[in-house]
Amino acid sequence: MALISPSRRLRRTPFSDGVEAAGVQAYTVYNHMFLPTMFRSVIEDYRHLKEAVQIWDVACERQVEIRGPDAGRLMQMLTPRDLRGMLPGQCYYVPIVDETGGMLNDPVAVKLAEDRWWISIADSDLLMWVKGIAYGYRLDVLVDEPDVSPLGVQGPLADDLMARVFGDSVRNIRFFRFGWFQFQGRDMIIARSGYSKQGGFEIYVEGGDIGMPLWNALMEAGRDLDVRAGCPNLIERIEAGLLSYGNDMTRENTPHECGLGRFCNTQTAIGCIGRDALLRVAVEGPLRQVRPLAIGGAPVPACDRPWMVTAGEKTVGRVTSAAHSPDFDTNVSIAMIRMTHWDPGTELIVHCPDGPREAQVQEEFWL
Ligand code: THG
Repeated sequence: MALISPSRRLRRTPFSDGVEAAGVQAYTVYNHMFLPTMFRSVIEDYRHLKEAVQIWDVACERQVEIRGPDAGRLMQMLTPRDLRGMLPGQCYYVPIVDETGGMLNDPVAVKLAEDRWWISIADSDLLMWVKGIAYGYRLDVLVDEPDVSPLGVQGPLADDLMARVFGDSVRNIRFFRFGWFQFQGRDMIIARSGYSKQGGFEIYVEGGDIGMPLWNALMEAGRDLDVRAGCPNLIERIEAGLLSYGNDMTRENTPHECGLGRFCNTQTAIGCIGRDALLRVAVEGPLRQVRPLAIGGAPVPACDRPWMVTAGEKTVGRVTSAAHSPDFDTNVSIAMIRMTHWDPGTELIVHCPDGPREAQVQEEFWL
């Protein structure tokens, strides 16, 4: 493949120097920013993620900051998840939908204070939607992209590594909670969260200048833990059923189709955009939904366009993410499957680029 030309539109991150020094081999582009996808090989990275600890440059998880007296009201307009019980210090995974109930993004909301929130976004230009809503409704808020870059620390040894740099109290952070910690005199938010099921943290690094000092300190402190640079791993995230916006869902999908109905409280999320549309969906139920699909045969190639799923003569869905799993000795995938064929055990045909293969709907994701 040809190279990608660097330019100002394709943003580097505060950690890019560290990522390059670690020998990154492939990137994708996410929120107009570099996101590493491979260091040694996807399989080696996968094995190491499950056994040790990795530092992830996930600065591309950009923050949309909402500040001001109407911040809470605006947040509740943006998501069908009921935010009334959410306290400062908590993170929520929140579907964001448009007026038709179509998915615009699936970020993590971070509540810093009643009047200050971050939305840690997936790959779509959510800032413009949020600014448009704030302006259109004349809300008393400021909406901006702050100089905040998440750094992931993921893997079974993440607690040990983080304790060495931030002190033992990081061990007490609960899942999807955050606390304030100091590094070289700078305040940082540290949450127990991240785009893997191996456990770990996300450090919201405020100020690009402190990025490389922190990166280097973590690498230094974890030498004997075999800490390495890593990145969200395709195989592991499919095994875990972690969805990728733009791949596994788009504006064409409702949260219910994405299996995110459990994060919607459409009845009680008063004032949320798309409420009427979602109330209809919630009553009728979705006609298609995300399912784990095991695909037979040799390791599949990259799924860079949807693969049709058929049963007999009928098209009944499409595969949107797929990879070969060494641990489960099968091709794991995420598919959107019609109701008539989504029951566990259903045998289907997936039309991969190299031909048709047998596949089976799974009871649940692998991790
Ligand atoms: N962390 C942060 N920001 C992010 C991501 C992240 N922004 C982009 C992208 N990832 C958003 N998408 C997701 C998808 C899944 C999860 C988080 C963000 C996730 N899901 C868990 C699950 O489904 O099991 C837990 C959800 C819950 O119980 O609340 O973690 O990774 N900062």
